[in-house]
Amino acid sequence: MSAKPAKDFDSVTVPAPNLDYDLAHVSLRRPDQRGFYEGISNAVLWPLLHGFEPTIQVGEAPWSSYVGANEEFAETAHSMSSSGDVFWIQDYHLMLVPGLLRTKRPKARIGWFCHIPWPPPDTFGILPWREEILEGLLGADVLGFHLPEYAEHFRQCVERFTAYDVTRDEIQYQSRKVRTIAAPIGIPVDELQALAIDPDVGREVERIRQMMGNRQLILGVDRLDYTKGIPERLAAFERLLRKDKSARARYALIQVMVPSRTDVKAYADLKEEIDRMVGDINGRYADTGRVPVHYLYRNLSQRALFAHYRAADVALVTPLRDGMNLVAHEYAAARTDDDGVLVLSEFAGAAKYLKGAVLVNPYDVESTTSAIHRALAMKRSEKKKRMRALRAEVMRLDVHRWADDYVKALEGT
Ligand code: GDG
Repeated sequence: MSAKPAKDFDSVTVPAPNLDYDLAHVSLRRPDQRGFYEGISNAVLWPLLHGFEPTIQVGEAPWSSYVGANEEFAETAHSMSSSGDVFWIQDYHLMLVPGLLRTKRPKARIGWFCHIPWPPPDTFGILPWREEILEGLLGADVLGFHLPEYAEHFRQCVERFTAYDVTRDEIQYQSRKVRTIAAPIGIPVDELQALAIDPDVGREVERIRQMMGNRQLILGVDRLDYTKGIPERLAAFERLLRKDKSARARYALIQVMVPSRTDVKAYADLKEEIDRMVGDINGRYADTGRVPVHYLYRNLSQRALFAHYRAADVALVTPLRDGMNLVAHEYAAARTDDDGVLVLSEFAGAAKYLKGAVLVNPYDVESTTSAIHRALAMKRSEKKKRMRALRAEVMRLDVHRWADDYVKALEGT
């Protein structure tokens, strides 16, 4: 699609001009909007499905807003569709929509995809609405997850909390079979590689390198989120500066952090913690004219982002838990020169696929520091070998392939 729907980051005009598909506006009352998005999706489901404590009391959470919003989405999808259409619902915000749509269109082919992890039954079972959620999802024909282990956890939840029969990768739900599949997402590789070698990006790479002096560059790019392991990463970099006196003259960390969910207290608290850590590190290790941590708290243009990927000797992608993590894919796509090292958390879904990365346990600060050190000192031949393996895998996981395969799986039902 050649469409350019977003006017600004995070906003879209409806109806949108120049689109070759239709966008519908789903109207929610303001209290429902907050309850659905912040109260349930961001404060309960997001942390819990990542295996973290919910950030509000689960029993007090505004579940009726989540139900109401899902009903609105299902009704809008129904009213815009006709009987032969295929539905593909995205993510944990809309887990009741498959079941709601099924009652309106009993013969429709319905898919749902989970962009984040799915936890084992002991964690998922904390939710007071666990049966309702599972019933909602089982309205679909195909349920997709990034990893086989997330799909396995989902089937274990169905076994534990419902009476339906579960076989190797299917659930017998009333008269229908519901398939669970591992469908790892990717990125639009060709488009992003073309961006990476754009001459404007090349000029920006030179500018970044010059500005940073002769230091080797380490890059972190994340939405501000407690799942992304940013304080742990800063602690590992601080340790590198503390242990090696020459490090401050040789290395710099650029941390791009995109504002997110600024209305949720846990996010505001995390922002304060990160601000303080960056201030402490820079206060302690900066010299006049040379700062160790360059901290960009804003959204960069994609062009600028790709210039940073190409300028970085090492990318640090160290989430505490992540469904997949596309920054890891993008870094490899940007490195058409086969240079650069990806240091990747073993708790990112991407670690199960991207074999050329240096894997770390982000909770283990000391070993993360060693991994950064190893990446910075890696021989050209090893870097090249690893980056080639990474890039081959990122190409295999292309997002267009992901979408085609998913739709084929749905059409085959
Ligand atoms: C969820 C799951 C799963 C970041 N900074 C800038 C910017 N970004 C873009 C990156 C990347 C995207 O944001 C982040 O994607 P991730 O996959 O890393 O993480 P989530 O947003 O948490 O996404 C995740 C994903 O869904 C897909 O299924 O991989 O596990 O949590 O594309 O490029 N983009 C621009 N400027 C920035 O400063 N333009």
